[in-house]
Amino acid sequence: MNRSGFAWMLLALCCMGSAARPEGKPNILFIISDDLGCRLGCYGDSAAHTPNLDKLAGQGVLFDRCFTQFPTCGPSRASMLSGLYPFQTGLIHNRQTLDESAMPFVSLPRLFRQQGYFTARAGKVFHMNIPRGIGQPGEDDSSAWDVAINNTGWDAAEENFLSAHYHVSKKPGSAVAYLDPDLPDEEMADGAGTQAILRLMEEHHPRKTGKPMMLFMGYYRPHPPMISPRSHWAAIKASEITLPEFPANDREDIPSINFHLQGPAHNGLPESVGLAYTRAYLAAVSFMDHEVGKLLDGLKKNGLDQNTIIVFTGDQGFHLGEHDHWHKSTFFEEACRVPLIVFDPRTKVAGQTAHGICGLIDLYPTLCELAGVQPQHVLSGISLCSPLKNPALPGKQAEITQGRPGGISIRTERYRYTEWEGGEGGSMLYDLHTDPNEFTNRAENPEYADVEKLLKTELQMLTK
Ligand SMILES: [Ca+2]
Repeated sequence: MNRSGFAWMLLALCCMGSAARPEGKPNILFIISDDLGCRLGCYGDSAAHTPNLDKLAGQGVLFDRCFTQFPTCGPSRASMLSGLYPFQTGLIHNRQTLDESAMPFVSLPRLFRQQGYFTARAGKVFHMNIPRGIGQPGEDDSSAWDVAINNTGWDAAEENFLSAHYHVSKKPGSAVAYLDPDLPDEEMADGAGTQAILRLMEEHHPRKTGKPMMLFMGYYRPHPPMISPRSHWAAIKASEITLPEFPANDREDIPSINFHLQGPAHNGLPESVGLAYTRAYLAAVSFMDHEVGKLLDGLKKNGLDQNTIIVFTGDQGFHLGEHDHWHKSTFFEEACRVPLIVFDPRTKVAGQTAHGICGLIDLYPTLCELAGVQPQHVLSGISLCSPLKNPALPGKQAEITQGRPGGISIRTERYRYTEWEGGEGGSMLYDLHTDPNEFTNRAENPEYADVEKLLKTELQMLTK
């Protein structure tokens, strides 16, 4: 079945569930962390310290082959929240908005609001510039929310984030920059966001309002500049951090267009800087995990833990030295693969891993089906309700990731094939069974000609 076929099937499924009364519907807590790759304990990272997310994974289903539809903040979020691919909507830049005046389709939280949910967000859900856009709405869908909190904190003040340790470039949103201020969590923008969501859980409790809640918490960390309270750095042991290895000639067969930022600030860092930056990233992840823990405690304290579906994910991954690179927006696994944990307290499945391929685009139809909410436009993802009940089920045959400039990529269980400008601007083919670190580009290799041709055809079919 092609993609649109899946979408129609999904619509039919969702229609079946839409008769449920609002008061019987589950609450939704959707947590998204910015620039978070799979650098969590539950994804096998031994240097990470993420006890709360590890616990959540132990209660729900961890998807270990989930891919973003665009390895850059804004387009990734626009795709996830519209349920459509970037090539379908044209939303491929950070500054584009899903506001109802600009777009003909309904964003996920606006849909839930229209169908009886109390919806609220704190922090970065739709795109927002980091750090200078913190405290402002950014490219928000303003009609999606009953309450929108533009939380800010010490780390968003210009004089503070410019006091961080910078390597080469001082452009804070994309710099190699980090800092460990000796301050309480609540003084950071993310800490303030957590407190706002905890207040909303109490003030808009379904018992008081008669409405189910859909709460979005968008954490800014570990997006650069990597600023997190000093108390979260102790758990990240410098002795446990190693930098990734790669062949000396690794870059010779990689089209240079694959590296979004090609300057010295993000390539070939001195080892001491790379180690410090990796520690800062993991400390920021540990801080974010600690904040997630407070939200989970808040659900329990308010008696919401047995009727709240929790989604935890990230918008795209981040290179920490793989292929000698230190940023995002490439078509390598480090930038395209994202964590996804879903916990539905109504199911008996706990602590299992779904290995099938899926994408962030699948979250819109998944939440619609789980909540019995009816979509208003044809969605391109598929519901993950089946793997949530049985994680051993196979996933999609392939997932698509688009990127700038002019790049598009297909990921199957075994291969990743990427091309720019239909191949005119370069191409990459990796055999992930024999080459999981993507060191040998097989594009235009005669031995892989049949594979390349097949993947190219599939890519064309799926992006028509
Ligand atoms: Ca991001």
